[in-house]
Amino acid sequence: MSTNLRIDGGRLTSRLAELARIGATPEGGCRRLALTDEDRQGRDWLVGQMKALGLDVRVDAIGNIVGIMKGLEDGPAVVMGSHIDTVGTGGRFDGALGVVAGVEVLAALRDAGVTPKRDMAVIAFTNEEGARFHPDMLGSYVWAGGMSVEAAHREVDSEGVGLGAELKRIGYEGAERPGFLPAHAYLELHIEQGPILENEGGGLGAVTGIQGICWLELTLKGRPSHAGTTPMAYRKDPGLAAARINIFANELTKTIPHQLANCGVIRTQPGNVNVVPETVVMTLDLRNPLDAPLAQAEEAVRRFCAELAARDGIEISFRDLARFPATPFAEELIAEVERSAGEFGLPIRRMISGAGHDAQMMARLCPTAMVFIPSIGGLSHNPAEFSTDDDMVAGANILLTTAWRVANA
Ligand code: HGY
Ligand code: MN
Ligand code: MN
Repeated sequence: MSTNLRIDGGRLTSRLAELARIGATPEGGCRRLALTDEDRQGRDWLVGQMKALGLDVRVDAIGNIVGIMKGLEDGPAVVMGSHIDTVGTGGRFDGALGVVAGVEVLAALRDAGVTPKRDMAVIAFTNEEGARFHPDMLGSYVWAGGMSVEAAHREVDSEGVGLGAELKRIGYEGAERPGFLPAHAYLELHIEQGPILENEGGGLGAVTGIQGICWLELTLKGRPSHAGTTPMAYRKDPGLAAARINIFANELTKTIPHQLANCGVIRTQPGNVNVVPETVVMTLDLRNPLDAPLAQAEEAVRRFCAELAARDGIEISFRDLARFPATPFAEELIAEVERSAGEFGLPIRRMISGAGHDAQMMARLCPTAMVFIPSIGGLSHNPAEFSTDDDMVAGANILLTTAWRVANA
C-alpha cells in the first residue's frame, strides 16, 4: 500500500537543531552524557514535544521515554526510536535523528488526519552510548529483559555515582515496567557513522544486522616507585603492560578478519609524572561481525595478559562492561525498507552496522530493521559529525512510509 504521506522536512531539521542546542559544545557538537543535567534538559524538551503532539507519554523504571499514538485496534505497536544521550565528544545527529524523526513521523500522521490500525510509538532509550554507565544500549537492554532494573540501577559511573540515584535526581525514574508496550515491529533511523555510504556516492543503507561487541575493563596492579631511582629491571610497571596490551589487541586486527580493537580509556594511579604507576585501569572495545572470531580475539587477549602478568609480576583482572552477540535483522522488514526506498526512487544498499544500536536489543523482541543515511567524512562520536538535510528528510520519509505500511498490514 503506497502512501503519499510525507514528513515536514523543515519541522524535522528545526527540531533537530533545537535539541542540538541542548548540551551544545563550542566545537559544534553535543555533550549530553546519560542522566546528566544536559540529558535531563533534552528529556524535558522531548517530553514537551511528545505532549504537544498529543501522544500518551510514559516513562519506565529505567528512564526510557515512550510516546504512544493510539491505533484503531488494540495490540502490539509499531515502535520507532533511538537515543538522545551522547558520548563526551558527541555530534548533533547520533541518536537524536532517530528520536526526532520518530516524533516527526507521528506528527505527519496527525497533519494528514490519519490513524494507523496498530498503535505506533517512539522511544528514547536511556544510556544507549554506554559512555557514562555500562553496558551500552542499557535502556533497551533492560526493556528487552536482558538486565533487571535493580541491576541497572546499581551501575556506577567512573566517579562512583549510581545510575539509580541519577535517574531519581533528574526526575526520570518512571513508574512503567520496562517493556510494558508490546512491539509488533521496531524501526530505527540512524546516521551510518562510517564512510561506506559516502564513499559509494551517497544513498541510504538498509541495515541487515549489527556486529558483535565485547567491552572489557582491565585493572593492572604494579608497584609504585620512583621514576628516577628505580632501575628499569626492578620495575613492576602497569603502564608499560597496558601499552603492550593495547598494541597486542591492535595486532590482532591484522590477523583476525574484520576484527576491530580500541583502547578508549587508560587511567593511571597516582598519575604523577615521576611515579611508576601503581594501578592502571584500561578498556578494550573488541568487535567483529561474527561471534566466533570475536571470541577468539578475546581469548587471545586474555592469554596474552596471563603470560604478561606472570613474566612481569603485574596483577591483571578483568571486568565485563558489555557483551552482545552479532544480531541479524528481520528479512521481511529489511525488504520493506528497500521497497520504501524504491517508491521514492532512492538508491539503497544492504550493509551491517559497525556501531551498536538500540535495535540490537529490540531485535530480541520483534522483527527489527534500521535505515542509515550517510555520515559526511565518515565521522561520528566527533563534534564534526554531519549529515545533509536532504539525506535526513529522505531517511525520515523512508521511516514514515515503512512504519505506516507495517502499522496497517
Ligand atoms: O558503541 C557503540 O557502538 C554505540 O555508539 N553505543
Ligand atoms: Mn547512536
Ligand atoms: Mn553513538
